[in-house]
Amino acid sequence: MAKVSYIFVAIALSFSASVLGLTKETYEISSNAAGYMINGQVENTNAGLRIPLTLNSNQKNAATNLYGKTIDNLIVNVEYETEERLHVKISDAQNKQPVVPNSPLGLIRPNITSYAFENRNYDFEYTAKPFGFRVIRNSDKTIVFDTTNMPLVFEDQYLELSTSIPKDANIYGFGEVTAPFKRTSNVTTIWARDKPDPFYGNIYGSHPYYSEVRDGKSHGVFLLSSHGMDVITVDGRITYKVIGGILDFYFFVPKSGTAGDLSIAYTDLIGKPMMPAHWMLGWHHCRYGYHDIDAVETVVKKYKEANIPLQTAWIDIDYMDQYKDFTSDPVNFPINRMVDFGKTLHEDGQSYVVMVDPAISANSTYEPYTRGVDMSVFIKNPDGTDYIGAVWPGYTVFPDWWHPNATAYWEKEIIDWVNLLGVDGLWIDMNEPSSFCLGSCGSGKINAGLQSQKVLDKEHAAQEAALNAMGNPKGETRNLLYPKYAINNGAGNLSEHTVATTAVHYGNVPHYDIHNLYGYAESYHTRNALIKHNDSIRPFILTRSSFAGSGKYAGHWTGDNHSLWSYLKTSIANVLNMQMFGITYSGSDVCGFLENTTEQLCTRWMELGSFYPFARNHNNKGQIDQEPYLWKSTAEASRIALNIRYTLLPYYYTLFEESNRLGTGVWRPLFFEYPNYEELSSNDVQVLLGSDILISPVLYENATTVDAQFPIGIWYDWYTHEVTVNNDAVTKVTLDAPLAHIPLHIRGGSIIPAKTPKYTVGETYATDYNLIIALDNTGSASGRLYIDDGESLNVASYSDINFVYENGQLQASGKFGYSKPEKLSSVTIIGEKASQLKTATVGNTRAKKTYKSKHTGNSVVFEGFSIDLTQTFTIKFN
Ligand SMILES: *[C@@H]1O[C@H](CO)[C@@H](O)[C@H](O)[C@H]1NC(C)=O
Ligand SMILES: *[C@@H]1O[C@H](CO)[C@@H](O)[C@H](O)[C@H]1NC(C)=O
Ligand SMILES: *[C@@H]1O[C@H](CO)[C@@H](O)[C@H](O)[C@H]1NC(C)=O
Ligand SMILES: *[C@@H]1O[C@H](CO)[C@@H](O)[C@H](O)[C@H]1NC(C)=O
Ligand SMILES: *[C@@H]1O[C@H](CO)[C@@H](O)[C@H](O)[C@H]1NC(C)=O
Ligand SMILES: *[C@@H]1O[C@H](CO)[C@@H](O)[C@H](O)[C@H]1NC(C)=O
Ligand SMILES: *[C@@H]1O[C@H](CO)[C@@H](O)[C@H](O)[C@H]1NC(C)=O
Ligand SMILES: *[C@@H]1O[C@H](CO)[C@@H](O)[C@H](O)[C@H]1NC(C)=O
Ligand SMILES: CC(=O)N[C@H]1CO[C@H](CO)[C@@H](O)[C@@H]1O
Repeated sequence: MAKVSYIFVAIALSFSASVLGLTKETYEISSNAAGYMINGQVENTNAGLRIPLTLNSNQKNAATNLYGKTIDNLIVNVEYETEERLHVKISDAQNKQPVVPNSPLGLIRPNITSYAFENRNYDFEYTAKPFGFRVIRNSDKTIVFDTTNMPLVFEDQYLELSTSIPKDANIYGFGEVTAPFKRTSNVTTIWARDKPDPFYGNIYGSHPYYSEVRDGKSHGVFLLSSHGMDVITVDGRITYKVIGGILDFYFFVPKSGTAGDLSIAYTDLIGKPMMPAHWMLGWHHCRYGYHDIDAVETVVKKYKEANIPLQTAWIDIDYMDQYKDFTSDPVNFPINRMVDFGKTLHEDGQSYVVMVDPAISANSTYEPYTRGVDMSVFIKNPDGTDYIGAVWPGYTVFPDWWHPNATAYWEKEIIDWVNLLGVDGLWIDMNEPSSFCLGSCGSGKINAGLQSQKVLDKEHAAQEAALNAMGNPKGETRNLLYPKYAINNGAGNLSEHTVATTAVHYGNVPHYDIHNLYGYAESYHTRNALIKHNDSIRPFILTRSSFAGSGKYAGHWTGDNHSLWSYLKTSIANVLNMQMFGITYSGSDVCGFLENTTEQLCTRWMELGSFYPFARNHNNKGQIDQEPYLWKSTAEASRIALNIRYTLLPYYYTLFEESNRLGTGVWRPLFFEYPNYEELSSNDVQVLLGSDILISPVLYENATTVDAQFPIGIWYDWYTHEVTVNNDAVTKVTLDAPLAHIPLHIRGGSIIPAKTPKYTVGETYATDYNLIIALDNTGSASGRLYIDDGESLNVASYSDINFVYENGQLQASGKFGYSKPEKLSSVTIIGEKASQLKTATVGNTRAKKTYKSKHTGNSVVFEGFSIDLTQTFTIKFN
């Protein structure tokens, strides 16, 4: 969704704010702070340790009350939660500081019945005066986190803690941010904000998580906090500056030290990524600015004529009646046409998604509003009246996801709408939450209808005065609007362009304390509503705002990016970050959202975007058209790349199943898979799909070659099956990449399950399976295939098949539980030795049959099998 109308204002604001906010002090630590010391007995508890602290105020020149009220007495609870996860919670002794609420967070704080007193892969050490601590990885005694000799500040509205890190440390994470994957000297501000992807600025999501790769081993650190913060990463140090709450840290120190096991450990805490249905892995198309339903139908038709696979047609807010949720424009998107469109899509095996925003038009004849008022379910002003901001439909109220009526309210609205329209999923936008004015600018203005941004902007001074006059929620003494430590919020003051920090959620909780959770909570409620609507299929939700753990409810697109080469490039880092944050179903707007694309940019973006875990072309209103069939080169590149994606659907699906079960990434940085090769540490221009497919896209205008890095081993060209490299060190190769070509390589040693690509995902899945076996230097390979019905929320039967190829023999074993007949019809073997193979013999004891091969240079194809994937089997190749 666009913010076209207010972009100019927002840019001006973010400029002045960064001048105001990012001072030299931002980067520095509070060296003069008093700090804390142990005061009394350190106790052994059933979980670990309990360490009482008191302010270390008797030293010379000890500063207190730096940006708030210093809290004198703290408790450090050290809990050995698992052998690989340590919980260190530093809280005020009186438990007055607001903490991340459990509801509706799901399972983020798991109940632990027995703690890991033995076999821990970490040690916790502390110093008494001043208090500081270290987390040490046991396997190699590496100090992974070290706050000693760094100030600890604990005030009601300012918490500061730093860790030493090595020089030029390999730090990844903190976000959501548009920046290079490896984080260098910078400030990452975490405060959910509706803003089209400025480099280094705070944007939609909140993920106070990072991982570090040191000496080939990964560890991770998560600060469970919903408060605004600046995270400063400078050479040798990371510093957290948080404007409220407590310091609730989790450390993840996997024994293996692999990035994969780190992902597992992190998502054990925050929750595993959702499992997409088959259809969700197809190609999606959307645009803000399709004038009417005819325009959308035409797009679907033209995709088909161009033979570019389209699985899902989306409709942006264009369809709504005056931008009101759960309505359709009676003239341009009449409801019967909207319904018929969905029916036709379904008849053609295609899928249908529309947008829903959280903000509800404040209109007294609009039922979603009146029903919500009756249920008292909207966020309130400090005086108890409804808080009214402004979004697309004009003045709007905002559902309070923490209200006990929120579930019933949202369920009814969502279920009625989804039932009526017959959509397959929902796209939830503007949930930072975004608001186009400051404060409760619509108080007293119900039924005022659409407002232009110009009018809202003109009233800014009055809005500010009204907000200031409104004051604090009852009993609140903090400075919620203008905390003394001003994080580097790109929008300026905290309440700009969102719900005011003094607005009140159920239980008298100010928005200040849970702002960063709003999109997460909406995802939670929307998912539950969709499951209530149909509890037999996997719900589809794409959310813009996210928090740690959102991946269990929704996928994510990286927001309103630009049709610029720099954004094509950075989309890789954006998606890799989301993989690390446990939101594996993610991707960027292909061909770019804001600004006009060009044929060449769109062609290159379709090539890369065809391989995003979530793959969708999306454009803004007012930009030139960018449907992939519009240009010859773009259409050709799209057909080629999407055919490969659809060929790889079983491979994607198997990766997603692993991600859903374990938490591993679908897209992976090269360095995470090959962490002993430091020269890969900054590579965010290539990506591994799983472990086995290396994607090396063109990211620069007019380039027709790619300077690619290849990890160790044999890598085969996807298209020719030739060996591109066979090395025992990282090798640089310049690859040819003419306009419609994206270089792809298969890792020697892998077995990749595949299908024959058809127009829709369903048709593709109806074809037999094929295997691509790419041999390593010993002539071996292995791989995995996961099969279920592709849509059930609770999977009744599945197969999980392991393939091993050794000494000329393919062995399939594992679990064969999926009841529907699935067949394997061809096997391609790639490798020097493969070309000598002539026959294939199937079976162990009986029903032997021999197949003739088809040679293609460095590979051989055996076709015509009809092997049931319902039991173990072997194929012997000679
Ligand atoms: C954890 O335990 C508490 C108290 O026993 C209980 O109320 C809560 O429901 C449990 N949570 C989970 C996720 O099991
Ligand atoms: C972040 O790093 C980039 C690249 O070094 C630099 O251009 C930018 O100014 C930095 N931003 C901040 C806020 O330090
Ligand atoms: C929930 O909604 C009902 C009306 O359906 C209302 O009577 C009740 O007060 C609401 N609950 C709260 C906590 O506001
Ligand atoms: C209020 O909603 C009704 C029904 O959806 C609509 O007809 C009317 O135009 C809206 N009024 C304003 C001022 O937006
Ligand atoms: C922030 O709010 C203060 C107090 O209302 C105001 O003086 C200041 O101009 C605002 N800053 C920005 C960048 O809007
Ligand atoms: C739920 O989805 C399944 C599979 O698409 C469908 O057969 C069933 O009718 C749906 N149930 C409802 C209540 O919509
Ligand atoms: C995009 O193209 C349209 C149509 O040619 C033009 O009116 C508009 O100014 C262009 N926008 C930008 C940002 O260049
Ligand atoms: C790409 O080529 C076009 C046409 O020759 C030229 O106008 C443009 O400046 C080139 N872009 C770059 C980044 O070199
Ligand atoms: C690299 C780039 O073009 N960044 C731009 C992204 O968009 C913001 C506005 O939203 C600009 O300020 C940045 O310059």
